[in-house]
Amino acid sequence: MSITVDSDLNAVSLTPTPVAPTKADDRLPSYMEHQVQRAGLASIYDKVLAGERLSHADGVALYDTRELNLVGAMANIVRERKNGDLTYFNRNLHINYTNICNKQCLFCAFDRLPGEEGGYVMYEDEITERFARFDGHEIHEVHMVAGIHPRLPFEYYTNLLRHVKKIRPNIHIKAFTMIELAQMQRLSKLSLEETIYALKEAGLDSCPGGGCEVLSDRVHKELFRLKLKPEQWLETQRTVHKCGLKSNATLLYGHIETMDERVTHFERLRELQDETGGFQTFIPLAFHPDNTEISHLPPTTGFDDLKNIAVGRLMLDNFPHIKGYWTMISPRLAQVSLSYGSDDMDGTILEEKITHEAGALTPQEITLDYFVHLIKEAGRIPVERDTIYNEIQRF
Ligand code: V47
Repeated sequence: MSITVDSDLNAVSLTPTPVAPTKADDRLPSYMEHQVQRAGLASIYDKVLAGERLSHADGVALYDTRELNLVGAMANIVRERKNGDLTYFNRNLHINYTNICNKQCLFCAFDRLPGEEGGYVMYEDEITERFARFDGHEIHEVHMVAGIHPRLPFEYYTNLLRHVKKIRPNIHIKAFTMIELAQMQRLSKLSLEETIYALKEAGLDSCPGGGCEVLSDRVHKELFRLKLKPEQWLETQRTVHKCGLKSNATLLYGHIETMDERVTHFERLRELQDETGGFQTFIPLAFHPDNTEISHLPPTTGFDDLKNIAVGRLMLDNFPHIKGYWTMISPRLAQVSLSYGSDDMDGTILEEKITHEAGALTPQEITLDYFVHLIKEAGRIPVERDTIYNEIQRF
């Protein structure tokens, strides 16, 4: 359903949400079709037009080509078929409840070892205070992720969920990456299913996509060897979906991974999605090197940021949504990415720590009016959504 609003933003009527419009003919203009031919991308273009699945070799070819605009234009075909001009965002708040972590991932600037200066844990008072700062703000989602603190008991997590729901009973709690769930399972001494059901009962509504980094044994060994292995990450996601929770998936790109590994990552996500249908959105995460153990690496480029969104859109044919995450790639590039395959700009995000500790210069928050401006200027239709893509209002 969509809520029509008058000029004072009062809801005045409810209308059914139309299915995303599809175009009768979504071929590229003929001059671009010539360019596609010349660039050696014709067989991929034919598959895109026919709605056929792209192969591993296709994915690698899309990364190999310098023809960013052609890859983006093909991704835009898929974006418009799936979502028309609709472009989603939500009003959300990030809470990183602890930065204490024993996993020592080389790409992370946010973590502190147990006992290290600067470590913190947020208990009920800090959570209450955090929300109090946003009294009067409409917030539909809280995104809670954190480090793996070795000494917090299972009750800490269930209390955290209950406390958030006590403060904001209607908020959607999107929380806990797969490694956090694995840690909670160890603590709870229950099966993973039982642990997830206990968390659901305490208020967990869905899971975010962070923490899978790159689904590659090589990269796992080099950068995040103490976290879940790719197979274990996928198995945990499978269980999350089996327990009836939706989730997202990410790819941390722009460090030591190869293009081949990126494509394999997409294939593994796509395979799991065929099986469960539980993923909603893919979010490419641009590596930020400052204050990390691999700070000698350069930050990502606009070219690669857009390329990843476009290749993600083309390879993940069974994912409903692709996010241009403005906190990592800037609101300006996230706006441009709306023509390169993305249909979602994430949320207003009142304070983010993980990327900002690693050098992000983006703001901590953007307003609803600015979202609407960015999206409309790009020729799309702004839609405020809840976490599971129910429409709240359309502008
Ligand atoms: O889990 C850590 C990654 C993630 C760095 O699901 C880094 O809707 C870049 O997952 N440079 C957190 N990335 C962000 C995240 C996310 C964000 C927005 C929406 C959703 C969603 C998920 O960021 C971490 C990790 O994978 N990360 N360090 C870094 N230096």
